[in-house]
Amino acid sequence: AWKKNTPQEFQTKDEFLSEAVRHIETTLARSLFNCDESAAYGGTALAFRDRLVMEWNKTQQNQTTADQKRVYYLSLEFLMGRALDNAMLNTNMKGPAKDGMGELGFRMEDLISQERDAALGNGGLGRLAACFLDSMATMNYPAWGYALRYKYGIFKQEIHDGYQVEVPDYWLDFNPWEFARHDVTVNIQFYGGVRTYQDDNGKTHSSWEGGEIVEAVAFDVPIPGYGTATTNNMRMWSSKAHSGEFDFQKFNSGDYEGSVADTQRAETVSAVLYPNDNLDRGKELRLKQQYFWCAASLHDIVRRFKKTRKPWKEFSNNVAIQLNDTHPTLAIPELQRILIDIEGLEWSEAWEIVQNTFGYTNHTVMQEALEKWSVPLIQHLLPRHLQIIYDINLNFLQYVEKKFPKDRDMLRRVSIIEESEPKRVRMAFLAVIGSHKVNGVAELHSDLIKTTIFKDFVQIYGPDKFTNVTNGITPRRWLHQANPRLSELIASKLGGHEFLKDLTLLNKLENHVDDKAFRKEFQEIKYANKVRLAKHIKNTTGVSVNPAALFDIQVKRIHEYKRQQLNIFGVIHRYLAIKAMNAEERKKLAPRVSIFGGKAAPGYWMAKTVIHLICKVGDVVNNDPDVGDLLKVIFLEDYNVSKAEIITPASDISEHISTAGTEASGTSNMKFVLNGGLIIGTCDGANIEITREIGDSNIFLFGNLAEDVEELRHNHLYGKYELDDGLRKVFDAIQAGRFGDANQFSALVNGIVDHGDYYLVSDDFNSYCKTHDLIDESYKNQEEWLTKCITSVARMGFFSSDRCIDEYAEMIWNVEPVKPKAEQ
Ligand code: 26W
Repeated sequence: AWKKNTPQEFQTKDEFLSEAVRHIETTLARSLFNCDESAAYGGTALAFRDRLVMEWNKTQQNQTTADQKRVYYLSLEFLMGRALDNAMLNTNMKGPAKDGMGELGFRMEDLISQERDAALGNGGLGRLAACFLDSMATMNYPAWGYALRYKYGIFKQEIHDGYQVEVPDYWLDFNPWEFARHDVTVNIQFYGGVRTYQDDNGKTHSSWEGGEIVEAVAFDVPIPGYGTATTNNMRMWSSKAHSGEFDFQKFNSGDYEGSVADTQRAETVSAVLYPNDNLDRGKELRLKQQYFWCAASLHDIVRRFKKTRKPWKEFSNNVAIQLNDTHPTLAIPELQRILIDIEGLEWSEAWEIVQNTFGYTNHTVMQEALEKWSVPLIQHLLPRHLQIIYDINLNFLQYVEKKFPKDRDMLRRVSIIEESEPKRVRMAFLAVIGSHKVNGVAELHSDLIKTTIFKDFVQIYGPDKFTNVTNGITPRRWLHQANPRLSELIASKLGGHEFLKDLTLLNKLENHVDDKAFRKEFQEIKYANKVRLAKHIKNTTGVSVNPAALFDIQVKRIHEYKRQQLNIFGVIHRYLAIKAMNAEERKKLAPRVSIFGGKAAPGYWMAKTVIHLICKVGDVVNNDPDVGDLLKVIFLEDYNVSKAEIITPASDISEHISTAGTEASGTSNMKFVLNGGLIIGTCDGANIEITREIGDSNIFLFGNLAEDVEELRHNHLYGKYELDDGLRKVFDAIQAGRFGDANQFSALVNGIVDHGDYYLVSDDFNSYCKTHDLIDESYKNQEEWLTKCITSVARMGFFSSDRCIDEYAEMIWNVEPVKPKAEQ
């Protein structure tokens, strides 16, 4: 039920306008006569912020009184994107705001696009965390997100001459959505040493002493649920020099620069998001970030628990902490340290609390992404934590030894400490051992972790410790906000917007699949969305694309395992085919636009080479008069959340073509299908569940299966394979210099021809191209195509992040919603 007529709502445009104008004139100190789009955005945002703040305060109070178990979602990344449109839609007050600003001569879309993305994340993992916050608030779960307040989010990508250039993303200039809590601070300790001493009863204690202190300051962001008064909190920690640490000695003795340098060193901790996705580089500053944020968050959580005056054994009945991948794993030894060193609990009592509190989600099986911190580094930075990790390991190995006497190799394999040079701490093992549940993010992925990286742990703990929660996406942002016309069309057929809170209701759309008017409108909406993207392409790249062509889109981080190289080789293959056709044959071909977008990690040369190849192929193809509209190749600069909102609704086909077994889930696959696009994909990640839900006639699957990957890789290494013929021709064209200097692309080609083709591009190439031919055929029959799209949308109910959060709440967290006051 919608909260009606609460005093916090703007009932009319005038109510809204008076608030917005007041903010423009006072908070922003701007005169209405020179109010530009940025000021109008500011006034609108501040007016909405006031509404959120009122509900936010009430929610916090209400949740505290309810005294139920809370969830804390620890994630080093939150890819929130923009907040204004989301705030207007979730509070159902966009109408008055739009009309009000219209009166001042502004279009709401223009104001919305004034906002900078909050881009505190790399890709899938960070966006998932953002969708989860939306779902938890919408379903009234008492939940907090804990984040690191990077001064610089993921870099802005520019393309210069076909090369990626990284530009820093300083996003905090004007951020009306955060509230600095200068009174909520935590002192975070680094370095120093451990003192052991005996108390009067002869008991030994350890105490971490000395070193340096960096102060953590809280910044809070309200997270409004959709159609509910519940407004949760995301708390971000920012680092700052500890007041006692800013060296007044130096300052007064004239070493002004020296003292300022110290403060800058402290601020460095939360300065920048590491831009690597799926690659662990083991940098000290990154470890500092992780500890800084874990320690501040735990201190905050423990402080809140202590206010309830409950005994410690109640802790895990009051607190559930979810670890978003291994990045927050230090929270495990940190909670153990707080309980034994500071609160004086016995080891085993503390350890039980720790295990009952934490849950761990794994998001990748890529070896190079698994975090392993060097023992000397941890010893130096966190000496007491290293001792605790060793003690956890000792207890664990003793337990394993009892269960599997004689199996020495098992002990070596499962030890938290890898016996390498230097020794390293395997964070994923520590996370498994310190949690009560471990989950993967799609069925295949959850099965794979049980048979590969965590195989021994299934033996040790039994299979029930491991579970699956298939990812989901929030339909508020990814349907209602990104595709308002489709959302309204669906609402008109289903008799209201209930489906945005219960996405399974979409299944009722299947009753309308033959409804002529509905089909026409559905098709028109897709076309309009393509027109909008075509305009964006024209504005940003200068290339004109035909909106009637088939839009084929692959947008995601650039990574060899995601195989953008397979896609661009396929495009070259198509280009060569077009060149070889006569005019008659060309007439029969369905025009295509191949659209790419995504960032490469700054140090990932192969990924940057792929971007370069895409751009060079675009230069040639887009200017070849033989080709015309039949093929266009576009690289969209700076893919991010707000661009995804334009791109996702405009696809006919999107590509999710990772080597089978490598993509844990993928979530953009869900977004595209929910917006009436079809997908081409491998049997990987959530593509498998999508196929099960929408039916295998509505998806274009191709390629080898995960179970065959090992053998295929083996064949490559022992020469038992032949390079695919079509791919050979593509390589010939590249090597002949048809897309510029062939040397630029030699590593890319050699990786496949000479170095084992680890991602099996050659093995899947033929099946990939054939499937694209099938797509061409299928697209020619527009009626059949449309039926597939509509049917698929109707069957996507499963992929709401609301379903996901309910599963976590039930299987992992054991938490219940807290109804907002107005509804009680
Ligand atoms: C240590 C460097 C690092 C940074 C980020 C390693 C690993 C990561 C992430 C776990 C990578 C990531 O974003 N994984 C993605 O998580 C999504 C949400 O579950 C999945 O949908 C994607 O398949 C998975 O690649």
